[in-house]
Amino acid sequence: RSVELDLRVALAEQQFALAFQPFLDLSTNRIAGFEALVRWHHTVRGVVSPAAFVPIAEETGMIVPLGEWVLRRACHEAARWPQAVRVSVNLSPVQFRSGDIDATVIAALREAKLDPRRLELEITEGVLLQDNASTLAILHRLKGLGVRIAMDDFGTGYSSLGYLRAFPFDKIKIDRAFVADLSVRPDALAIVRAVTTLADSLGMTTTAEGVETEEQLAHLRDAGCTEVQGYLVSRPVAVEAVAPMLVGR
Ligand code: G
Ligand code: G
Ligand code: MN
Ligand code: NA
Repeated sequence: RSVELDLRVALAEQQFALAFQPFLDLSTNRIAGFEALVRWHHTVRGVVSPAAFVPIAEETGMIVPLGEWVLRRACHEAARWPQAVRVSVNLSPVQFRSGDIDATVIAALREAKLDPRRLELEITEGVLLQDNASTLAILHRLKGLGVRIAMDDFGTGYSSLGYLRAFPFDKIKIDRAFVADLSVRPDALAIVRAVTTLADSLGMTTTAEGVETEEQLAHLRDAGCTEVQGYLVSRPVAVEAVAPMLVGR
């Protein structure tokens, strides 16, 4: 059986689930939101990482219905959380090429009755590589609704600085490769400082990804990073674990 068919069946049979990983705001020490991360609970293979199936879902176009499912689920869950924190959803470049991603986002928000300001969309440079005019128009339309737009995995692609100028992102996510190197390579610290300074002057916030140690956290605080995300704060958790993390904080 083809993986495409497998994905199709998985979507129909509700084998997908969302995990949620918090962002910690360094100025308040409170959880500022959660990133929704899709998981495939395969009947035979167990939990399959998106790293293994998102590329195939992109090649086959299955990422369009799957991505729509993720958006709807994420908005639906967030609307029920005991605090009005943000929910971040990863969007694939393929979802932009499908043409009606903005309508899909608007429908998901409306259906969940979620304040658009609580939704953040994480996009990679790949989104801006394609047909700029229409992509930028879509991003501006979404931003006009109050939806936040974040640049994911910043620093891993090329021409990153040009992309920052092409669109007014609300936030830059500093790729975990730089965070991992913080304790071992002085140049990683220099890069993180440069990115936070740049973001600051462009009116954008920063989230450092993949923070695993107190030492990395100390460097990031010192560099003026807005938020951190990573195993040090919390691994991605099941949906039931979100509300308890928000209660009493
Ligand atoms: O959660 P995990 O580390 O397994 O994620 C691996 C990769 O899959 C990350 O790059 C992440 O951005 C991506 N990913 C996770 N969930 C989604 C999703 O819902 N849509 C898309 N397009 N990518 C996702
Ligand atoms: O590309 P994106 O940033 O969306 O990827 C998110 C992925 O990063 C998730 O699959 C998650 O499992 C993984 N991740 C989250 N925190 C950490 C961390 O502290 N260390 C490492 N190595 N991976 C992490
Ligand atoms: Mn992401
Ligand atoms: Na990322």
